[in-house]
Amino acid sequence: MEKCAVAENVDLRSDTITLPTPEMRCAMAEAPVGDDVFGDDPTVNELERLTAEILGKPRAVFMPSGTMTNQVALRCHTQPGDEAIFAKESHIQYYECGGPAAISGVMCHMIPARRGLFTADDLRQAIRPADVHFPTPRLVCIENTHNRGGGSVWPVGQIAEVAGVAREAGLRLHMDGARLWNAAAASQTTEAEYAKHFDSISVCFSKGLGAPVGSALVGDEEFTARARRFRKMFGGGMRQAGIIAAGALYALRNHRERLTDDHANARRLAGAVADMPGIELNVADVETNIVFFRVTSMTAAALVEKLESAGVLTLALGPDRVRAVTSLAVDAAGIERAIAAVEQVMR
Ligand code: TLP
Repeated sequence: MEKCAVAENVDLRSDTITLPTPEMRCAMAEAPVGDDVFGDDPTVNELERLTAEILGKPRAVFMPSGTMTNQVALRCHTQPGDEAIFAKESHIQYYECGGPAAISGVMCHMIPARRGLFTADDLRQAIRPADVHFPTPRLVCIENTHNRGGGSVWPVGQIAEVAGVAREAGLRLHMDGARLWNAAAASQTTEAEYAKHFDSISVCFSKGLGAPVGSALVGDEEFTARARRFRKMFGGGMRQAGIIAAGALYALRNHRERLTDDHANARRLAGAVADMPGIELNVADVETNIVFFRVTSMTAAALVEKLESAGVLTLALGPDRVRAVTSLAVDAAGIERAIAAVEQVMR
């Protein structure tokens, strides 16, 4: 059989690119299934039960994507004309096609942040008083880890302080925890310790955990019942979804502990490229599986193209910013190949 050229690349574009392992495929093939819109799919039900248990919340709702879980959460929490507060460059506002405006009629109030994190005081400054001129502040969203912040991890104490200010002002709290698993692994904080400060949490199975499809929205009985209706309205009510839920369930049971390998690979990559000419990177900023660096000697797009010719795939996520993400698709040898390629291009 002809060899696939793509398989030989070191793919650092995202942790969404992982392929299901043979064991995961086996679990998917053998999964008991039913019609999930009727609540009849035992594999989806087990995935929702285990996810809720890990996050210490009453219920979880399985959905096709992280974008859908976030947008359903916003729709559940808000009314048109309300305001949701985020760190600037948060995924919900930056990468979800204007969903908050289009689907929920929500104003996004972006507050300045450092690597995607803000403080209780930043939030206090951002909350405007009740006034006929202003949108109604309703929701605070925290992204943990923060993608464009460089995979930064929120300290749980800082979340508690931010949540305190939000609660005082009567605001609700949502966490985009697409990579909450990475945050928990890196900070040795349980997912439930993070989750207890939030009304809703979105988690993804198809990023670092390596499942092919799926996310879950987690919260209390009333919230998730509402979320289930919006999931149906948005076209996310799936039938024999146990086939894909089985991949997510396998990932949840077997791939959380290995996330620290991805973090070590990211640190190794960051440590090696930080000293190269034409690259700016603070190694201490690399806390999880995302490495962002600034390129000063050419455009980010030019570097990405040169790296691609050398068999290393990355993304230009700004005129001078390159992102490399580690995952179970890239082992330590792949990281060494990536380092050699960056070295060859930059020197
Ligand atoms: N992030 C993707 C791209 O959309 C940028 C990536 O390659 O990192 N929340 C966060 C924090 C995310 O990083 C992503 C995906 C999502 C939500 C959306 O998940 P999906 O792709 O399942 O809709």
